[in-house]
Amino acid sequence: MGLKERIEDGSAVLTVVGLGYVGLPLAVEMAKAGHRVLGIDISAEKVGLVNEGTSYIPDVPTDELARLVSDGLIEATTDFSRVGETDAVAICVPTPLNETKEPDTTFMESAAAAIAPHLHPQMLVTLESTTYPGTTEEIIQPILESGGLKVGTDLYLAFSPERVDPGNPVYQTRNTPKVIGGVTPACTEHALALYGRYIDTVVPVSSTRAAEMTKLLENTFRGVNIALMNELLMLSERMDINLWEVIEAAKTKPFGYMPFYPGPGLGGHCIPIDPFYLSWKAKQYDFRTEFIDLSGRINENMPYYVVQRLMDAMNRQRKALAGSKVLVLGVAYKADIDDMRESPAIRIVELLQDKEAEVVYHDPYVPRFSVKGAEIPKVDLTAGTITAADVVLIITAHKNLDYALVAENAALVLDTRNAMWQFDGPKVVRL
Ligand code: SAJ
Repeated sequence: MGLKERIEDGSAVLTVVGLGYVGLPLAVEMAKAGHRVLGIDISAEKVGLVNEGTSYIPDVPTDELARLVSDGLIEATTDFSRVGETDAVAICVPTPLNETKEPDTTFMESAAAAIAPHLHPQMLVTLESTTYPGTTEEIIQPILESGGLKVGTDLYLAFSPERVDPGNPVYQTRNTPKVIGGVTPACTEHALALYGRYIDTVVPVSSTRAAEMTKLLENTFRGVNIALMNELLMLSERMDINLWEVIEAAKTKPFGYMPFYPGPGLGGHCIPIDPFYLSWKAKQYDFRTEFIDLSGRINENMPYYVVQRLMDAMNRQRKALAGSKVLVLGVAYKADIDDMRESPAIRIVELLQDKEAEVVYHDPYVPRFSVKGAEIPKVDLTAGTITAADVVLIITAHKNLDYALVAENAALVLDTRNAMWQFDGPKVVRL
């Protein structure tokens, strides 16, 4: 029976390489559609947790994972050779930047190299990791074909960008439309058939490069627009205009406008990183992506701007930052989640410590937090800890924080998220 038939009758056995915030939810959706799924990860700890039915991804309920594992639909292993037992592989590994802000494709390359020797004819491989246009065909395809199989006849290869928004209460893996572009029409067809088994909406595009570019467009759009808000924030402050109020007013326009907000900088595994995958590749075409480069400079400057505004606010109270106690409120990279990756709080605390401030933090989602290898003391949010601080610096506006308590007890607040919009007064300074 051919691959297409095995996909359509649910007998196709599927592999997910990389059991992180993308791969584990994907494996669960595949299994919920009735497919047996083999999860492969280099982390024996993750493999162990999956095999005991314990989820370490907030978007994957442990009881759901445990049921699928006990039903024999999900199994995890560190043994890449076992991919040969399966019919299709989704590669969901990280695509970070290196120290010089260039794409680090080593995770994708090593995943492809690890499965290549074990691929057999009539398998489908899809790459989900966010990357620059050309990666699938220039890097992954040669590795997969190194064993003699040919993409388009023996093997099917496609790119389908992950669109996971950690903690999103509305959109999860199943109900987020999935863009799919294959190396050949047959590759696209097989990928559409497979993803269509467990994702509500599949969106074919003409090539892997179009699919790769789709994801970068989505996130570059966000990064550039956030940078625009950050630039307008700095201008508005000089013009004594409350940009937060202006954004709320602009939002009343029912068409042709989409709100973004200024902030202390960009965190996360996508927005601060993805645009630089595109600007890096553009250079090979003698093209300078000026919008992206400028937006990067503006966004990267925001932690420095926050510290400058903090010193200005303290100066108005005749206080020096050096020797003062700063209570940092919210350190995760965005509200209501526990993820610290690339959080602007890291850079901001580094800068505060460089200026000899004493920093403590409170974040209900983040149990511990280190900067340059040193743990930052965590405090509860109480009248005592607030009054003990010379200033409260709100970096991440978790909904469950008690902003009224802060307003009652803080000597000074610098609010980088307009979280305290209800509490006007000289003590509350908005970024
Ligand atoms: N941020 C701002 N101002 C904004 C929006 C975000 O400063 O107006 C900051 C956040 O605080 C955070 C960073 O930017 O530090 C990124 O925030 P994000 O809302 O873009 O959240 P992410 O990084 O989780 O982005 C994910 C992305 N999902 C995928 O890449 C699959 C992105 O495409 C989603 O649009 C985004 O979630 C979302 O909409 O929540």
